[in-house]
Amino acid sequence: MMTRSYYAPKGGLPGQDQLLTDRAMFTEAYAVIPKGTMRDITTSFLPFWDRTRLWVIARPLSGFAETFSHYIMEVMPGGGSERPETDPGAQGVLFVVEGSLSVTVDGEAHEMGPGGYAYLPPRSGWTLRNTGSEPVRFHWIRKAYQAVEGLSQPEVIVANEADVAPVPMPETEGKWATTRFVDPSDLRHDMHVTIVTLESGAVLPFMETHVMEHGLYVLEGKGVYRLNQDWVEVEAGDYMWLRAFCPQACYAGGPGPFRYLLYKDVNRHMPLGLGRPG
Ligand code: UGY
Ligand code: MN
Repeated sequence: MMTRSYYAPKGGLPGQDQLLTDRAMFTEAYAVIPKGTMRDITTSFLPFWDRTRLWVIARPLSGFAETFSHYIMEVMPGGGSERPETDPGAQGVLFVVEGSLSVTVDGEAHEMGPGGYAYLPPRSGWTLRNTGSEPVRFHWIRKAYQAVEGLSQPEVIVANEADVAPVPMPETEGKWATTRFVDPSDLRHDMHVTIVTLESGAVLPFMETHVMEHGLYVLEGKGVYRLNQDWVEVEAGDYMWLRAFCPQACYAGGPGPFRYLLYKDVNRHMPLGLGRPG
């Protein structure tokens, strides 16, 4: 079986001898939040979570993410929450990068380790505990679920990347593949969180320009990403937010694979709200 590596930030604070030039950027079309920015002083806390801190790397904000928030959670042994989600309309995806935890939902406890993925629909009443002896670090992506009359809410999904075969992109001999945890034809879902794997030297072969917004966390390797009019070098631990329609392409830089966790909003009509009464 292939061994995957998943980058996980640890915090700390750099010494006073550091040079300050880094790749952090916040533009109208995209943001780059490099791994070096995830330090102790950039953490937050949440109500009803114990022995836990987090980095918020995306949130709904004018000129930034519109459809989702993205946290990197760090929960110490024994920590967790009996009331993790306080928004009844929020669905969530968890993706574990280090350590182990137990998620209980629908009366069933699921042990999750690195590569573990969970989809948690709104009001599912899930709880979470670090059952290991080391800190657990995981991504938590939240989106307000857009219900549609005639479509039911999706069920809970718990999986591990190791058990899901990546789907190769056409004409790439598998050098560009996507690991999907949700069937793309299941229109109950209004967000996809997938893992994109590009082998060394593979490319995203055109300037994708699409209505879907992206959050993109590099799990492994390095590459050069085209974001709007700029080429940016990125590596494991870096985060990018891409506004809807931000032109994007990339080269995988080797020597190993370039892999990232990708958020994308999908499968819903465009609200025609602007200028409309009521
Ligand atoms: O599906 C996607 O939009 C994907 N190919 N985009 C990306 O990896 N930046
Ligand atoms: Mn894209």
